[in-house]
Amino acid sequence: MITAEDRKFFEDEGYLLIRNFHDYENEIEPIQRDIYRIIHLVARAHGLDIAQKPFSRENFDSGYNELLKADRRYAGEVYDLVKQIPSFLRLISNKRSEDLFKALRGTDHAGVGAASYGIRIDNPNEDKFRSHWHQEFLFQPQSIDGIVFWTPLVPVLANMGAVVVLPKSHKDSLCVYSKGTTYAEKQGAYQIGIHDEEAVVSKYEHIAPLTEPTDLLLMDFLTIHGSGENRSERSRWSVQSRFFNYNDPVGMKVGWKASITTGTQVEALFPDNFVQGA
Ligand SMILES: O=C(O)CCC(=O)C(=O)O
Repeated sequence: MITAEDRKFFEDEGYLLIRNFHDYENEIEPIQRDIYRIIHLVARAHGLDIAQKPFSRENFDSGYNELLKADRRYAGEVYDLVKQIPSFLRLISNKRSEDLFKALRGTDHAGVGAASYGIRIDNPNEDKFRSHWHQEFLFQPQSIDGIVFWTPLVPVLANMGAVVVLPKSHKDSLCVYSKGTTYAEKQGAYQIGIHDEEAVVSKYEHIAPLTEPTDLLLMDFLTIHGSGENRSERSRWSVQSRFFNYNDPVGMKVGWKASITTGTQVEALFPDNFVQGA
């Protein structure tokens, strides 16, 4: 399932890119086909006459841009609907992924955090919804040794804002966070950012691997990462899910909490890693 070398790389670097982990025809294309149909249905529901090209792997999101232009909320509906696609739910909880997680963490008991999964649609130049620098564990406190599983549904080119990963940052444990400073204009838990963010992220190398549908990017729950900037003409569609280890003592201590949605929850759960903003 995984070589000792890969496992060591993951442990040392805090991330691992596995090329061609998923099968395009059986695992990726069924998701794309349902996305294509959902775009059509959302347009129909709003009485929009959009010109969708015939389905192909390359243009499974045909018509989405028209929806986005017509009304941002229609694109939001697509975003909410696509995470209910059965083949997407099969992909994120497939046995090979579960076994991979168990092998990497040396555990026999894996979970998928409630509300820890979805399909991101990073639209060109929509910086407001970019995911800023963070470690997953702060927002998904299910186990400190959890792993993010990330797979694109489109080929990610350099100008599409690939996820930026800070190798080895997981070695420095959970950062100190503050609320209402750099990200004061954001909502709920998104107002929380790494305290003294610039100084912290500048300590590490930044890498942004370019990936293809079927590739799998794994990130340790303590690895600092964030969205790049999509300056292309195409939305960057990607699948995220997160596995956690039920046996982890830290997860047990914090009660394997579901996704955190407010700053107050973070403050209550991690008082030693939280300082008040200015
Ligand atoms: O896809 C992205 O831009 C960011 C993904 C991310 O931060 C995550 O899945 O935790």
